[in-house]
Amino acid sequence: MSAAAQSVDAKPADTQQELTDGFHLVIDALKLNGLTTIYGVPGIPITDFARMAQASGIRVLSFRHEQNAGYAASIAGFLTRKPGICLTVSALGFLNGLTALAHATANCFPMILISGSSERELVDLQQGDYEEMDQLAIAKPLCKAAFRVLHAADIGIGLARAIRAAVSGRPGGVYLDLPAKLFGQVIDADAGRRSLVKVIDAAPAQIPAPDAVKRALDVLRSAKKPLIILGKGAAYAQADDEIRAFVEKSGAPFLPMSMAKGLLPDTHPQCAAAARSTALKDSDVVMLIGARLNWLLSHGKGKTWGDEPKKLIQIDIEPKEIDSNVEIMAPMVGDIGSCVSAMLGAMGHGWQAAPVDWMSAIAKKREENIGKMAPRLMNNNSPMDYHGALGVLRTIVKERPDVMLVNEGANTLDLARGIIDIYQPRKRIDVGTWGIMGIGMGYAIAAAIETGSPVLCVEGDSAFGFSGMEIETICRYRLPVCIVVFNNDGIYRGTDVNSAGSDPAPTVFVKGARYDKMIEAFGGVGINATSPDELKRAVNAAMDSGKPTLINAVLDPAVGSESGRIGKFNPQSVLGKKK
Ligand code: OXT
Ligand code: ADP
Ligand code: MG
Repeated sequence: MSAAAQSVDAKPADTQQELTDGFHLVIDALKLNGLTTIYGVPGIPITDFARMAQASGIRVLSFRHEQNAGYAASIAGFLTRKPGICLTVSALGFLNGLTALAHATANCFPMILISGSSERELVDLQQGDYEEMDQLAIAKPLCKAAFRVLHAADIGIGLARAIRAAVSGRPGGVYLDLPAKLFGQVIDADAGRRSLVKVIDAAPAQIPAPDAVKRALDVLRSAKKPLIILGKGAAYAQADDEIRAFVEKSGAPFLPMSMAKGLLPDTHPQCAAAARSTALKDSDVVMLIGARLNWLLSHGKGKTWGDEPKKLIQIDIEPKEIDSNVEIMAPMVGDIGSCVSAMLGAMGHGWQAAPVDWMSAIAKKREENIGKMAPRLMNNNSPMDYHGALGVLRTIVKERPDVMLVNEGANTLDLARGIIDIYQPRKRIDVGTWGIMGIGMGYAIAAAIETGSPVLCVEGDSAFGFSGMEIETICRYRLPVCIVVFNNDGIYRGTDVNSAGSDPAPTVFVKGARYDKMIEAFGGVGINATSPDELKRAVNAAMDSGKPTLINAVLDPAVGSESGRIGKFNPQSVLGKKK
């Protein structure tokens, strides 16, 4: 037992002593560090904690499933640069939240999963406590750091460690294990106050070495066909003005990864999003800013990257990221704000813009692709196809650039990413590094809470199903969220048939399902839209009213390709599909 806890026992019973306990210390520690929103699901042993946190002024968002609360916390971390807090009960509640903690770590989002847990003595002897589970051991391999607090006097330090671990260097998920008994531990209030830690400079600037800046600029200057790739690390960095100034000064085309769209508007003359293949294949110098050379960038090699050897420059806060897939000629390790500012400073006046022929090659391809797509976006087919439906959503986002766009699915994701232009930083949030379904409603809730902006969720019907029950949460908190379910009756499409029996094929759902009816059960607005015109009216009405709305967008079940644009990742049986 800690010294502070012992001192309480040492005092005579009749002296007036102000006391505090684990419940209050966790709340005070969170508030002291500006962490005033909790996403979670209450239950033993954290029900009272959730009530007390709410009573103390912390915003407590109570979900229907911990995974969704966890995804909310993870994206809150991305949007705010403060760790998003998820609160779960022990054992299965913890495991439900763990998916999101792993997701936060994989995506480099700062998040803290705080979970109640069973008593150490019983867990370690495996004596069958209520919801017994060695949570700390299970969490460790799936997060950046994991801590357990056993004494009330250590709560302040425990939370400080968790915060610093989550946001410093490469951000990630942190697990904080709080056994049930800790909450009730009583200590002297003054000692408790003194034990709290306000974390100073939690994510210190990491200034790049001057040599690294010079090397990077020398390589960039040598380019005949430069390309800048902006990743979600650049969006996270919140160095928006510096990034824009740097890209514009460089004169190079830029390619935004999905969640980096909007750092500079997709309509910017240097944007190469609509000329992606050409930009990747034909460039000679590529500068990565907060983007990893993972599967989303074909690991920096192969057909996508063309035959010419390329010189790569990479800015990342994580030294181990450099050379992870291919050689990086000019690594710049530091935080993006500092790195980009240093480069801007060192570029001086008269930086030579990218060669005109390169810029026109990109522009030509871009205009070609945009031109090809344009007529398809204007169709008013009923039932809808993706292009007709996305064409109207594209116009709505153009007219309302403040909207937070949440996007998941396969075709629904891949086509929306290309079609819906984004105009402001951190306005598009999606399936991220692992391409997971289920982020939808959690992200929507956190986006509404953290930004105050209206939220538009563009969801495949399968994708929506992973978190659909949270529409009750959206209605309960009256959040300005409009969900559009792209209903093509299934995963990728709704036309597969089972040739061997009467069960439905594995990828199809109930035909003609009415997702709009679901939200009506909770007092939200449900609309069935069968044409782009109807869809447009319904989304605009939802945006104007701010009322929770679910629009069942009826798509032709035959539209959609297997796995959207990543069908190549599907292994195929060489022996054929039937035995
Ligand atoms: O340059 P070229 O000529 O090549 O052209 C490119 C661009 O230049 C051009 N372009 C444009 N043209 C004109 N105008 C504009 N504005 C424009 N912008 C771009 O378009 C092309 C393509 O551009 P893009 O997309 O940038 O390029 P590309 O080559 O595709 O990019 C490569 C990638 C890898 C970067 C990109 O494809 C990407 O980011 N992909 C992410 C894919 C992803 O993460 N997918 C999700 C996972 S799929 C699968 O796993 C699913 N599951 C299984 C499952 C999952 N995921 N999770 C869990 C927990 N359980 C199970 C399931 C269940 S998806 C799924 C559900 C699917 O069903 P739904 O009903 O939900 O959805 P539907 O499919 O709609 O039915
Ligand atoms: P995308 O999926 O958009 O390509 P990734 O998630 O693969 O982006 O990459 C993000 C990268 O950004 C990670 O390698 C991470 O270390 C890095 N990063 C995150 N925040 C910062 C920051 N503030 N400064 C520098 N690098 C950062
Ligand atoms: Mg579908």
